[in-house]
Amino acid sequence: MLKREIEDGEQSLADPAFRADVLAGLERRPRAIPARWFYDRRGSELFEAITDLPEYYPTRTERSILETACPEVAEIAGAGRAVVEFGSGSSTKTPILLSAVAPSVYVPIDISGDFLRESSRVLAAQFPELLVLPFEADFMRPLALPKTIEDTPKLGFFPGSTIGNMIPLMAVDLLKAMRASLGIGAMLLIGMDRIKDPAVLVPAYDDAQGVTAAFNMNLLERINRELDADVPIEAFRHKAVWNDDRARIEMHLEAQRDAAFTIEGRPFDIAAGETIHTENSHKYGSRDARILLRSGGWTPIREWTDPAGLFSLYLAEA
Ligand code: AVI
Repeated sequence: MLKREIEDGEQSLADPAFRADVLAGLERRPRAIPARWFYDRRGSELFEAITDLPEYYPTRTERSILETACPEVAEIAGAGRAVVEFGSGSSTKTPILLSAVAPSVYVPIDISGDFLRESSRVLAAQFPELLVLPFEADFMRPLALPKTIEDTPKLGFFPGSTIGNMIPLMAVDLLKAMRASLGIGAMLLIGMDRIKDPAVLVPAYDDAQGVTAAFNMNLLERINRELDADVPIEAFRHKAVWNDDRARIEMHLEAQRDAAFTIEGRPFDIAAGETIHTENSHKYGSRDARILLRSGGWTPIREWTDPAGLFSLYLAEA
């Protein structure tokens, strides 16, 4: 459909950054495409489905930790803070924090404006006393938050172990940017998935129903949908591996046979067994997490975990 529109002389609707990342990522060795491109509409729906899978423990585990931790967070952080959530998406965890902390202002930050406006509407209806100030921005860089909350101390919220999708160097840069954005006297509540038995980790990223496989494969489908491309989808399979050296789950798309295709007129040849690296999900033990936080300019002051020690929530101060 899209290709037809392009052939009919319409401008391409594809994001130029997507095109550039796909072409550069497939030309380099090892081949890799950044995980941020998973999240088109279909990818976001599949991710929501992942969070309900029996094998995918992080979402429900973090939610249960938040139920216990948030009243304590409210006590430590004190009254009168503005809550600033990074990458708010359609988070179901936010109401747990907002109910406990009862802030006067909530600033959800997300790069996707549509998603942001929708989830802001839902939250504003749920918390009628709360001033919701949605902020459409890329939070990887320091941000100038709304002037109205300039003098209000902030409580940053970054759940979901999304920090784990960055290599440690990037994670440290992000933590520094958050510190700069949140300003003097800020606190940060952040979720991180812990290192555990690969027999638990791998199925969480390669579930029996194949939802994570569909999430990974959707990237190839998106390339065919949005770019002028003919990637033979059936030639690839989803692969999730635990990289113990780097303490991370890696997702790849592995060619099952030699495959030749073109994207935007450029030819690609991928040999059987070669992979396209699509995601890293780093896991952090308690000490690793504390070192990471300190490297990013934050002093950890409290850690909560679940009884099985699957996931941790950290409260840190600037
Ligand atoms: C968004 N992020 C924290 C998820 C994770 O667990 O790394 C993304 C994901 N990829 C496959 N399953 C879930």
